[in-house]
Amino acid sequence: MPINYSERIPNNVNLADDRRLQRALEAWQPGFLQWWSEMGPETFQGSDVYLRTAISTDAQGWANFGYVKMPDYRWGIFLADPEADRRIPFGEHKGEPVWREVPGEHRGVLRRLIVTQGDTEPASVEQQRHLGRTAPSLYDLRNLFQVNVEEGRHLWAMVYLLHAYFGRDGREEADALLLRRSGNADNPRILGAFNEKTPDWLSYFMFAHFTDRDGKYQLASLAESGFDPLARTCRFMLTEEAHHLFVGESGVGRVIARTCQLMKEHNTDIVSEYGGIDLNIIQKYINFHYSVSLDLFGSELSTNAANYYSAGLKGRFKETDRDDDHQLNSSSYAILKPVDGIVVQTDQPALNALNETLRDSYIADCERALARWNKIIREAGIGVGLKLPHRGFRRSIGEFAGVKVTPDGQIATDEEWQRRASDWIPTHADREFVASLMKPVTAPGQFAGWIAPPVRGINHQALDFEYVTALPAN
Ligand code: BYC
Repeated sequence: MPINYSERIPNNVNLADDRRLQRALEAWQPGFLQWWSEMGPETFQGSDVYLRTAISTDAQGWANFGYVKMPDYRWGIFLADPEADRRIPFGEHKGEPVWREVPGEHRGVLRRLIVTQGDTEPASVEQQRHLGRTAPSLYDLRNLFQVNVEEGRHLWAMVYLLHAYFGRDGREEADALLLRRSGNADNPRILGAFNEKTPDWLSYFMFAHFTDRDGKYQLASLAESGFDPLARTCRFMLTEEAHHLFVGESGVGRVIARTCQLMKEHNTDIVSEYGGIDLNIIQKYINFHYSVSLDLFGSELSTNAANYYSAGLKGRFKETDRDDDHQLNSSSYAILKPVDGIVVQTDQPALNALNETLRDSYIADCERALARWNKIIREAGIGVGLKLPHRGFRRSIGEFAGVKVTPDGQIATDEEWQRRASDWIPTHADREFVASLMKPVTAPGQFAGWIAPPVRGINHQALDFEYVTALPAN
């Protein structure tokens, strides 16, 4: 469905036909722009950035590329086309026609899911706002800004649902989304990972790889929702999310490639002397970001998740492709738990184990991506690869919260943990070292010494294309 760009808020939902909603969203818009100017990317608001903008929501050619100043980006409301005769794919209402309006009895939980999803979007922009100053190239700078404007659009996506379907409390929640701040002690963002700092570009690539990937799995589960407007908006968001994951995975991959190149060139594991990032520091960053992101799936056993599922609000990853009864009243699921100093497997009702089911899909995806990173290392002729730590490592939510689990899944004493923690998670010195490498590179086609150039440019452009122009003077 084409997007109407002639309106103040671009959309493909016939906003002009609903004057009340249109006015409400137009009243929210200045607050968003104000938030963007205060909390969006620092210093580069006047630069021309080679961005893609959605022009239609079908798979072919939805993106249009051109120079845009970020505050002029056309944030708007884009839902994937409705599917004819779509039925609720799971839960107690399985097989009934999908809801076009909010089912009254599920109003509160549905609003909460939408608010939680919406809250992550501006949070990530806030976390990344300082990174422009130290970008390793114009190519990376542009990718950061593309991700940032799209996270802004994902906020619009959730705000549209709140305004269109939840009346006054929806509007209040939409306002509150602009007031919480990542890392703020008094008014923090809702989920843990979104209050962490993203202080350097290695952290950023890890975040885009591991934390955005949680986004992929959560959005895919919400894309199965029986509440059709939510399903449709998440389906379109997923098409944008793919680029964010590309930025993360290829970014980490390029750091690894450069490290391997320096290892071979200088015949050493310690490439920090030559301006690279040692594999063992990369491993510690993986351990940190992966464990923070695992927490985002919630507790292994969750009645909240069971209720979302039974109510038909939030499904599993690829729910419709699964070959079971889509109600899960009598099936079980394997859950790991720490019991008496060891990690044991237990069988639990599948309905209560849905957060873990989603986490398992995510872990399998992370394993596949890790294998691609290890291929880079192997092809460089280097023997030692990277690993994902055990799922119980450094968890704050769920069965393993507060339990000291080592990366290889042993339960450690406090004393052992204290002694070994600096081998497992980035130390202050590791972070300082990575920070010391973060010098901006702004000449077209040039890349910082700690990261390899990408294989190709954006939208068939050359690597030395000026992806961001009119840079602020230093
Ligand atoms: N931090 O029953 P439980 C993205 C709370 S990322 C803090 O296990 P539930 C993006 C929980 O709220 C995707 N609190 O939780 C990525 C609950 O509180 P109440 C974001 C947490 O409800 C990068 C209590 O603990 N989308 O899009 O089954 C850049 C009991 O827990 C955390 C979504 O998350 C935590 N990590 O599951 C930009 C989808 N975990 O109710 C964007 C919507 C749990 O007792 N959200 N708690 O007060 C959900 O589906 C669920 O809220 C969760 C939690 C999966 C997050």
